[in-house]
Amino acid sequence: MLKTRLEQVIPERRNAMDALLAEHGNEPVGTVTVEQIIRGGRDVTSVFCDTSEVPSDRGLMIRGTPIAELADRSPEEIFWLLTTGELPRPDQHAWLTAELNRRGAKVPSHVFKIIDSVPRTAHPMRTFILAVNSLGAPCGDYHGSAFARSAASLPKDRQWEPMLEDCLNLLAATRVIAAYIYRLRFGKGVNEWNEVWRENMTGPYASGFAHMLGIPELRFVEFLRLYLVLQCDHEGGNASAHASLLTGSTFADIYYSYASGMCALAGPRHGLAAQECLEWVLAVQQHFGSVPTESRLAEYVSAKLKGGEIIPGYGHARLRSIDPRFQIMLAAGKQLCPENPLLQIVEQTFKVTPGIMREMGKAKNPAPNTDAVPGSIAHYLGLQELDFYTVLFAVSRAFGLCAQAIDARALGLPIERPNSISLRGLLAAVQA
Ligand code: NMX
Ligand code: MLT
Repeated sequence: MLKTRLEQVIPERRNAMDALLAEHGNEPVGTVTVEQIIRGGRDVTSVFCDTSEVPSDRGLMIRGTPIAELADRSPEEIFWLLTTGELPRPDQHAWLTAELNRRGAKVPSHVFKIIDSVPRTAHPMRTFILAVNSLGAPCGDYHGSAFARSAASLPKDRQWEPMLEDCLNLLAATRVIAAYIYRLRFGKGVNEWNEVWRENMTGPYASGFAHMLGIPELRFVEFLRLYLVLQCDHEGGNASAHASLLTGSTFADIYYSYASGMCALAGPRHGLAAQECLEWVLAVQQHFGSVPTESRLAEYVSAKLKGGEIIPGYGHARLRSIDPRFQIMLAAGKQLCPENPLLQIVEQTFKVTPGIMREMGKAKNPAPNTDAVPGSIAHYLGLQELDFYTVLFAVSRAFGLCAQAIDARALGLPIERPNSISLRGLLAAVQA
C-alpha cells in the first residue's frame, strides 16, 4: 500500500524539484561567514531535506504540520506522513502496522548471535549499531540489503523501491533488536525470548515494543508511543540525520547509513543527552534528598555552570526558542504521573536554569530541549536503565532517517561533497 501511494506522489515531488532547479537553480540562498565555516556551520542552510523542517522559533514541523498537532498519532501514522506527505487512512494505517509486525517476526538469527557476542560491558548503543548494521548482510535464507543487491541494475527513478523495502525491514527490526539488547544486557530474561518476540508481533508498534521490554503498563505504553512520535525526525541538519544522509548519498544501503547516523546520536552533545539528563536529575535528587526549593536549586545550577559543567537538556544548535517536544512531553508526564518527584525536579530546573544561563552568557538558547524530560518519566514508569535511553531515541529516529533515505533515492540526489577550506584559504578569501 505504501509503495502504491509513493508511486503516485514521487513523480509530483520530482517534477516540483526539477522545475525549481530549472527556474531558480542559480539563485543564492543566504551567505556564509568565516565564523560559520569554523564553528560548525551554525545557521548555514546547506542540507536538502523534505521530510521535516525546524524553524528556529517554532520547532519541529513534519511535512508542514507542527509536531503539537501530531502528538496523538502513532509512529506508524507518522512514518506514513514522513514518506508520503499525508496521514494514512485507517486501512493504510492498519496495513503498515501489520506489515511492520510481519517483517518484525523475520529478523534473521545472525543478528541475535552478534548481539550475544558483544561484551556485556559495551554501551547498548554500541551493540545496537553493530546489530542494525548486520541486517544488511545476507546469511542463509536471508537476503540482506535489497538496495545493495539491486539498485545498480535499476533505472534511477526506481532506485527508491529497494530502499523502501530495506527501510520497512529496518523499522520492523529496530524495536526487536532494542528489546533483545535490553533483556540481555540488563538481566531481564532471554530464555523465553522467542515466545516474547513472536507474541508481540501483533499489535501497534509502540505497544509491542513496550511488551517486549517487559513493561506492559498502559502508562508506559502511552509514554513510549509519544516518545517514538516526538523524536522521529528533526530535519536534515542535526548530527545524526546529516551523518545518515551523507553516508546514504554514497549509495550505501540504509543499514550502513542509519548506523552512521546512530554513531553520531551516541555522542553526549546529541542523543546521549537523553541519558545524561536523567543522571543530572537523579544527582539533584540525591544531593538534596528531595525536590529542592527554587533558590537552593538556583545556587546548585550556578555552581555547576561556574565549574564549567554542561547542564544536559539545555541549549540547542538550531532552535532559538523553547523546544515544543519538551513542552509536549512535560505536559504528558504531568498527566501520566503527576506525583513523580523526578518530574518536579525537571520543572524546578526549567524554572531556574534558563535565567541563570542567560545571565552567565551561556548558550545562545538557554531553553530546555527535547532530552530534558523523557528520562524522568521513563524511570518513574519502570524503565530505569539509563544506558538504554539513547537506544529508545535511536528506535524513534529510524522513522525519520528512513523517510529521508527514501526521499533521497526518489529524488535521485547525488553524492554530498561540499568544499572544505583551510585557514590559509580563509585568510586569502577575506583579504581578497
Ligand atoms: N550547559 C552549559 N553550557 C552550555 C550549554 C549547557 N547546556 N549549552 C551551551 N553551553 C555553552 C557552550 O558550551 C558554549 O560555550 P563555549 O563557547 O565556552 O564553548 C556556549 O554556551 C555557546 O553555545 P551555543 O552556541 O549556544 O551551543 P551550540 O550550538 O554550540 O551547542 C548544544 C548546542 C545542544 C550541543 C549545547 O547547547 C549543549 O551541549 N547542550 C547540552 C547537551 C544537550 O542537551 N544536547 C542535546 C541536544 C538535543 N538533542 O537531542 O540532540
Ligand atoms: C534532534 O532532535 O536531532 C536534536 O534536537 C538536535 C538537533 O536538532 O540539532
